[in-house]
Amino acid sequence: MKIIITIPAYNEEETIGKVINEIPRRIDGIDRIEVLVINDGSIDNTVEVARKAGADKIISHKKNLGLGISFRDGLEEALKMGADIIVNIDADFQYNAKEIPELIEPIINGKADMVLGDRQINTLDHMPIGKKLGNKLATWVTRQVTGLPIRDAQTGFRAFSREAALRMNLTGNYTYVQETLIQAANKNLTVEQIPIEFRRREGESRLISSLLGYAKSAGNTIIRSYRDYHPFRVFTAIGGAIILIGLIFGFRVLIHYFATGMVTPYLPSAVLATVLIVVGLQVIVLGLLADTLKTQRMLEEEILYRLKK
Ligand SMILES: Nc1nc2c(ncn2[C@@H]2O[C@H](COP(=O)(O)OP(=O)(O)O)[C@@H](O)[C@H]2O)c(=O)[nH]1
Ligand SMILES: [Mg+2]
Repeated sequence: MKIIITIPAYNEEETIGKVINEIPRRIDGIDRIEVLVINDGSIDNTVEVARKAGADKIISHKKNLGLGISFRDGLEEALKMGADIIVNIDADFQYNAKEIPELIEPIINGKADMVLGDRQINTLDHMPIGKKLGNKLATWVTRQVTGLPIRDAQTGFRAFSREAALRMNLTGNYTYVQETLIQAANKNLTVEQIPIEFRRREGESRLISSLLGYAKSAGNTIIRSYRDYHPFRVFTAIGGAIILIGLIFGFRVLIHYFATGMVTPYLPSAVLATVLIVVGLQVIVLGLLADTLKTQRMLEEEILYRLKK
């Protein structure tokens, strides 16, 4: 059994060495543990520090492409390296790598395909209140979208079975955290969660400069990914809402019509209602088309899975 530890890093020379040094190099039942660093165009000494600390492999982007892309490249490379289990840990020393054995245990025991390290946000004194609320909101949204009882969707400390990694087809550039969970839910993978330690960050967040910016980018990925897996639901909701507005306008015209036998002075409302209802119906028909695309996508994902396997 082989574990690959992936570490996405962007200008983390201060901490990446400590992270690598903390990784246990022997775990019961595991034959090989290798460290893979994904350097996302760092302009500091991240690469040299990681190499000195004992990283087995470092892949580098020529420029900064984003955490989502880096994570995706890491998964792909780890699969190529023959990983049976992939553990992701951040390069900022906020997670405790000594907890890796507990993190992978549910996968080794065959109980889970994916394990999340739950940072237990509520108990953290060092996380600012704004970030706590943002985390809770994003976790809540992810819970609604996945139907899974997730406690911390934004954690960067997580483990994937080879099977789970093969099933991921990620598209988000900015972050992977929610998208991996949405895909796990839709591919019926089993997600386990264990409580973990989460330290104070030394230095600034590389990922989140503003909570609003984060909400925009992460929200975008969540919405797109939900749409891709439940297109008919999304299109019927939009079409239904448009029809409903049309009916409200139309209702007023009808009442007047039955009372007086005339549409005037409500002709504009009558036209608007008709247009809205027709457009709403068209949106629902588009949903049928999108649903066909989803079937197509599922077939394509199956092909990709078999190709990667
Ligand atoms: N590859 C890559 N990694 C990034 C980028 N931004 C942040 N990271 C890494 O992603 C991890 C989490 O970022 P961090 O700044 O700690 O985010 P926070 O803990 O959510 O505030 C760290 O290992 C960072 O080095 C990026 O643009 N590209
Ligand atoms: Mg961090």
